[in-house]
Amino acid sequence: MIIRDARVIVTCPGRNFVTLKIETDQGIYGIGDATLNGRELSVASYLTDHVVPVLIGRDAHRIEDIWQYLYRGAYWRRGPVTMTAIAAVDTALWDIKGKAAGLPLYQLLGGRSREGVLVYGHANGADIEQTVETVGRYREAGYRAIRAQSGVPGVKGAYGVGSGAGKIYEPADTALPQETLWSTPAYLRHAPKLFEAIRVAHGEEIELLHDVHHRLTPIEAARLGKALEEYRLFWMEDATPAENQEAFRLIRQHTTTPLAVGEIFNSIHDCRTLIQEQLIDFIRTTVVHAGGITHLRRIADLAGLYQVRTGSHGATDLSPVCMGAALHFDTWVPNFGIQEYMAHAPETDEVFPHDYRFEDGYLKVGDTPGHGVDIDEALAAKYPYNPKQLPVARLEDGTLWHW
Ligand code: CS2
Ligand code: MG
Repeated sequence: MIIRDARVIVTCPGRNFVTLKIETDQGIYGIGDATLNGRELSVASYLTDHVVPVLIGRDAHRIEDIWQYLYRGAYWRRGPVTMTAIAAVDTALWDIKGKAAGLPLYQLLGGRSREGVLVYGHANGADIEQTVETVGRYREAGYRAIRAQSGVPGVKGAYGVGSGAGKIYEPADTALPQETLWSTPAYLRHAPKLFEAIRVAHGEEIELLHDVHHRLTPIEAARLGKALEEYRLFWMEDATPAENQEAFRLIRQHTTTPLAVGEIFNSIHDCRTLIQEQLIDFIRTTVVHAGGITHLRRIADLAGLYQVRTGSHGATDLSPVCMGAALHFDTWVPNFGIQEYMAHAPETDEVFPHDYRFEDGYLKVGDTPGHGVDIDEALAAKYPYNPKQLPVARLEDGTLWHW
């Protein structure tokens, strides 16, 4: 089955998405998500200018060989732009293989390991009271696991608290990055109070998660992990930046709060030390940013050896195409932990028709061949690209900080 054509579709139904569509000589096509939030056009160009020309004429069934060709063949390995582009090709080819076989993607990976994929939703609030209330709404909607974030007194624009009912809070309203404030002392005083209030209001059963968004030093992260132990988090996410993987040794020595990291990782090498030294409990690499199904499977298999479970990133800047592929992966992967799920805006769902559905705290994939997500190109064309940037954070004295 020969690749006859491939093209990139950039659209903004609620937020920006980049999608690769690969067509074969047998009339079967596949699609892959290529969205890198705030850097969308760099991946679009990487694909259009450098990848598409070398895809035409290749056998669409040779997923592994094409992956190696794009990874090794480029000479310049790894990095978010390269790995997102490779992921888009890989996802589209798995989609094609599934359609050609007449099988849903999870069947090609080894079949079903579970009936549904446990997901966590996002409960945000301007203050503790509001977050406690939002957690209640998620519980009523059937969620069994909920990530809780709240505004920090005196800290304007703290991570995870924004407009749009918590659905779109990352991109700034202008083309220039929004500048937010960060105060570690204020946050460290506040976070334990948030989880105390949630446990008092909602009891022990609900699983709670929290995202620190790379803001702390290792020793501060250790302190927070310790302070949160009594509230029994499912995980504390991105407690400190992990370019230096060894930093997690220090956190680990001090706390039994489970640790998750990896949404910005793009290769197995970014998490090798963390996994092999059992410094984390959950690896958050995802289909679109970590080289597609082919590479994510290698990461998960390595993690499985060390009882590290998966917990893929699933914010709304990852398109429904990534979500569909991720859910097939999650349905199969033996060492599954949890899947992040922020429902997309209705206009996004219309552009990307899909067969996955939320039921009683779980997402369930359908049996459509491939990954079960499509793109309505005519509708996508009605939503032109709208340049947006992720915010930046500064300390009170003006120092640029981690966002
Ligand atoms: C976050 C994301 O979902 C998460 O855990 O860290 O919202 C992240 O900030 C965005 O996906 C960045 O594009
Ligand atoms: Mg995160």
